[in-house]
Amino acid sequence: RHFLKLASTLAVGLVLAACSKQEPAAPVEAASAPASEPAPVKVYTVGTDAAYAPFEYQNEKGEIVGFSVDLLNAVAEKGGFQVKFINTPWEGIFNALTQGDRDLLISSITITDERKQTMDFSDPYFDAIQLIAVKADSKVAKFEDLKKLKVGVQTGTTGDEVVTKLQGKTSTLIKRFESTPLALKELEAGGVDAVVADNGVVIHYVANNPDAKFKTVADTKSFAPEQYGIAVKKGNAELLALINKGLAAVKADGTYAAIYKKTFGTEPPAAAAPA
Ligand code: LYS
Repeated sequence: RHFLKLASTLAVGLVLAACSKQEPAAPVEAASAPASEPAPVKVYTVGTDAAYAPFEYQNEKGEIVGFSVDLLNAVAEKGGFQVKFINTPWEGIFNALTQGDRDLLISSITITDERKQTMDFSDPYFDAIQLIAVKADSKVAKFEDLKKLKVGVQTGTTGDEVVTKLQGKTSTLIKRFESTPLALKELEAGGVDAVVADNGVVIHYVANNPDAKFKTVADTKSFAPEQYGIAVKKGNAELLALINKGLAAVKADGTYAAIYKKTFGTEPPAAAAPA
């Protein structure tokens, strides 16, 4: 009898542990534990716009998965904290951070001087650059060729910024979408002549949608190199330090390279994971 009771208690404990691993408790801090137990691990809410494969997206089960998820989970483990991912639309994502609705953001966010004024960024974790997507029979050969063409971008991204700069603020040829896949769908439908977006996402989309008959046009002379960072609320030095500590650890021990390889099928370029 005693044994049975113990066994069932254990089983319940295991089930609870398994559940809490899948879906970390919502409160920021777990209920106060007996004084002898170690301090409860903090659970931070993470905003991500899960429409950006292979970085952050939803699988068939609706779970948020991808490179950023694997990376942040590993970073959190090394940094000694827990994370709970919340799908957050790109257009409201920076506000969610400033308002305190999210503790941090990982969403393929390029570190820019402008953004640095309103939020703090971790050390960079990924190198990116803009890439042009066009139909396979397009004559577009360089960025400049888009000057008088209809171009699709994701609103408020660095892709939006470069195209706005090329065509001018008053251009009526820029079509802005709430996600990059929507912009690419519009290219497929013929509503725009090109899409400018982050290389990783464009390459992934083109490879996975052969029927769209797209090709990519790289123009490294026209686009500045970009780096992704994890964002925290301006002044949240405590969380930023944990994140940077975790990032350094996953870069140093090969975890970063393993996640990179799992996602992209190749070793990371030497510069992508500086120790
Ligand atoms: N890296 C680009 C930027 O920060 C695109 C991010 C889009 C994420 N869904 O603007």
